[in-house]
Amino acid sequence: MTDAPIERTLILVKPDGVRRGLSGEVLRRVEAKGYVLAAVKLVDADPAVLAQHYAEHEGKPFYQPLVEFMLSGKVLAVVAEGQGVIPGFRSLAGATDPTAAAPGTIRGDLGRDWGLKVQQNLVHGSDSAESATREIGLWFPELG
Ligand code: RTP
Ligand code: MG
Repeated sequence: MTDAPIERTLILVKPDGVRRGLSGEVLRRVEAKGYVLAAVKLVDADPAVLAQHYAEHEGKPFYQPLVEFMLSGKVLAVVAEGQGVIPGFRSLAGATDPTAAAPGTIRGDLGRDWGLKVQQNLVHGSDSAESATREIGLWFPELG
């Protein structure tokens, strides 16, 4: 019997999370759930990487403010692995809008409406296996 391939996801702690000192709390929750950290690095996002990362949102009203927000400070980029980690981390993160996100989730416990935009929702998590492969390649080309 062959083992299933290890499932990996891309997590980003966005500039609001890094600024507020919540990087460790996000990593703690990921590890406490039983996922394994495969790669972690603190970066200034590359505009070309961001353009590809958020290509699906190009042309939407929140696209440009989102890109500017992602360039406003350091981002912690993380590859986490484990069975079911892609939907599992989305579940840990909670709903996109921190005001709507359930208590117990990262966005529900730690995020709020800062009078700005939904964009300040602390974390990103890949939404499918295809997105995870694509996004890990974008943020961690050295792993390829
Ligand atoms: P993410 O990609 O960051 O994990 O979040 P998501 O799947 O829950 O949300 P998505 O629809 O992919 O949107 C990407 C990011 O864009 C910002 N956003 N702002 N109406 C708005 O102002 C708005 N909608 C989305 C958020 O930062 C969201 O995480
Ligand atoms: Mg998304």
